[in-house]
Amino acid sequence: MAKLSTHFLDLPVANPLMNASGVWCSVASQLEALAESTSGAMVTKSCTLQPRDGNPEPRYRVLADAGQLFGSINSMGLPNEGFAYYLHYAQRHDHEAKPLFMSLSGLTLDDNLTMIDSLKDAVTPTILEVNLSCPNVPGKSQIGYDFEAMDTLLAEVSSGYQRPFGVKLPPYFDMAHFDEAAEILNRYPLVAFITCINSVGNALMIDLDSETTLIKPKDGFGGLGGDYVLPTALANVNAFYRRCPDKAIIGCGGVKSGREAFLHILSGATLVQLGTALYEEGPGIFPRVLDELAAIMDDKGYQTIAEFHGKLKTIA
Ligand code: IRO
Repeated sequence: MAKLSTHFLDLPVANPLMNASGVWCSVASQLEALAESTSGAMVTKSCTLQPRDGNPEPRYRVLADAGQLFGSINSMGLPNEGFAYYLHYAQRHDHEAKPLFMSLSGLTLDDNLTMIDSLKDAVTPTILEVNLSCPNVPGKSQIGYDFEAMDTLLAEVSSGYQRPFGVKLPPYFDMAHFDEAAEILNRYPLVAFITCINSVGNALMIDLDSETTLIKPKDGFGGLGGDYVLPTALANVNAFYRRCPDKAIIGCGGVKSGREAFLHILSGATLVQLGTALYEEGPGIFPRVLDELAAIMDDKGYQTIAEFHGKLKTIA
């Protein structure tokens, strides 16, 4: 039987699966359910310095009808319980049993630096991820699409935190943007990992019968997830895996079975996140996807993840 255990930044993890930030991780009961699940790691909902209610509902919709692509659109607007709540959870989490990532998404650079200072002072083994790609706060553009702001933020976080951390990136769609983003990230050795991708921002889903948008905020515009984004996610994982050889990559986007998890790892992901599919299926999805991944590895004769991690072939 295939062995699913692996390592992330020298930490042993039981398997490569975890939740995508935002899914099943906003309140303690959900975090506890993730801790009890068979996921290899877990991450908290992106948080701000103060709690936020987020955008008006409906703000998340799934598309799951037979014959349709499986996917979701959301414009949650960063609803969260506030930094102190997630730090409190992190302080009582059993980090040896399962690595915990904390996702920060401050509304300003100063807010991010304040939260990062507190996290540093709290001396917990929590792994910091800075979200550079929330697409849904009205009036705020994504830092990941403003390379100058991204460079400034990485410089400030590196000098403030002085420990390894990661960033959650939006999807890029142009080779020049992969090159430029990677070049900036490679200036910062403390950026130890890159999570690709956040939802594909500002998509529009429409109900044919009612001729109405599926969600209410921002005139129906929201972040796209699920089957629609798998090829974009794989491209971003592989683009940064090739360009940032000293950093780990966490893959996110379009994973609903062992097949997509295998493709993310083949493209270079060390860990693989479940978003829309976890939202719909709940934490019971982890044992299913793990069994499917192990079955694919068995079929192919791979005994360990290292045997195919990043080994994507191209056509000569
Ligand atoms: O609307 C959200 O809360 C949200 C966030 I912070 C994000 O990073 N990605 C997303 O799709 N939604």
